[in-house]
Amino acid sequence: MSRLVVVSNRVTLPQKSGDAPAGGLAVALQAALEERGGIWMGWSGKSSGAGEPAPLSLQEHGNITYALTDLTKTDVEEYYHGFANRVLWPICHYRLDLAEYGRKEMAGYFRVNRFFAHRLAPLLEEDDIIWVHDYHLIPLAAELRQMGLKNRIGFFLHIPWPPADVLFTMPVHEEIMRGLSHYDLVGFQTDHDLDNFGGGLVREGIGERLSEGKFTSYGRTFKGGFYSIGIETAAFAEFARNAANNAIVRKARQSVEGRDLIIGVDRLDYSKGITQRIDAFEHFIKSNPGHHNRVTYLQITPKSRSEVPEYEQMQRMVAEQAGRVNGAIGTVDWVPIRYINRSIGRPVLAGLYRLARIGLVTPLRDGMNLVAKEYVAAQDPENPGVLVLSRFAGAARELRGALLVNPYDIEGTANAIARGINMPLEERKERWGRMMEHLLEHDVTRWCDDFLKDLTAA
Ligand code: GDG
Repeated sequence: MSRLVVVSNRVTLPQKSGDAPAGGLAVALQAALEERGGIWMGWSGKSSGAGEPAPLSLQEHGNITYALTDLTKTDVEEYYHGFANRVLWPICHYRLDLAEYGRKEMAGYFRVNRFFAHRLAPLLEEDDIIWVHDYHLIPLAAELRQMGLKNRIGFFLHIPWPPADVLFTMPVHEEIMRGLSHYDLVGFQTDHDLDNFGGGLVREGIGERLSEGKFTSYGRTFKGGFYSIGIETAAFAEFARNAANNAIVRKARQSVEGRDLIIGVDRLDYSKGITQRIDAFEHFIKSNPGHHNRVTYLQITPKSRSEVPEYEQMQRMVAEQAGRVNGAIGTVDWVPIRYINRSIGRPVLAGLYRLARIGLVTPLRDGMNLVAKEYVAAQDPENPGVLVLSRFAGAARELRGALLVNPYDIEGTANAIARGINMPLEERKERWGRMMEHLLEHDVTRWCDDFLKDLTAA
């Protein structure tokens, strides 16, 4: 079996005993690497300041070599905060209004990809299979090919791929599209993303969709497919079952005693629709006076990308909004919204999902959304809660037992919350059973295997 080489912006190092357990994606990639032997390369998250980064730091753990590189301060600014997070992220989430193009940032993005390629190439063997992850590293294959590498290289995009009219507002869309054509397999989260990709190629006359999942563009033929990422369903369910004994979860249970818990869990990001969700909750409370003092909405929102001004601004906005709603509808003995602006441990999270009668997952646009899947996996089969899910999350293509909503439609989302709270046990069980069956079959290991099987055959 060929070695596997995974390249991603950030690398998850193996857990030390006592560490919080890693998320499903890291576990699945580590398992695939362990089985085949290989390398996981990425940015260390550290800056070398103005000076040239030190040579790669190599750490061996079992069968896996973790290869980490620092980046200069300018690289972090231009590649990561700049082009990746202020151009590609908003564009791929259909937020043209938030994209900030700058030639300097674009150049930095391509420069860092070249730098990654030069650091990776000496570690590679002829028949290594290379799997590149996410929007930070789209040009990596082109850079490796430029250096003469013939290895099989696959790419998986964790975020959505927008339609042509959105994508093509980006000045360097040609280079990005050309970059993708240097892979042997390009994987998206859903059929919609794949269609957007193929549609863009054809419409702009830069490529064609061939039969059997193949595409041709810029003189290269490659495969494209969709591989909806899953979670470690069985392990997460077990985890949630055991979390009932966790001291923090017990306290949380006592504090919501007699009320239905609604839970939202998202990185603080404009794509997650948090402000619309708070509006919907407020609307639900105002239009359902019978539920006054009968529900608690817990929103867990760890900070992310605080260096980007839009994120800092959002942080203030959400906190103010939650405060305003609490002030307007709360009473001396009822705080309707509990807003936590930091990360909480994974075991506690699993226990809270299980306590919650409603999982409120309403992104405006999301590649997949693993929170939706974790919420389902964590439920008690005898008394499952209801998932209220945005139709614009990739997960909506699979989780048909959810109450699907349009997150821009505040009244519609409020109605779905009401329907979820009032849903009879039989219907809850039936909807949950369908979703859980799907998630058990399509877990993250299956996702990883499917992608690697197709990449090997590509
Ligand atoms: C990208 C794409 C795609 C969140 N808060 C806490 C916490 N989390 C964990 C969740 C979940 C993960 O973070 C978030 O995953 P999502 O999928 O919901 O969203 P993104 O971070 O935007 O991920 C997305 C994903 O990549 C995978 O391909 O699904 O569409 O945007 O696992 O549980 N974990 C802990 N404490 C928290 O406070 N421990």
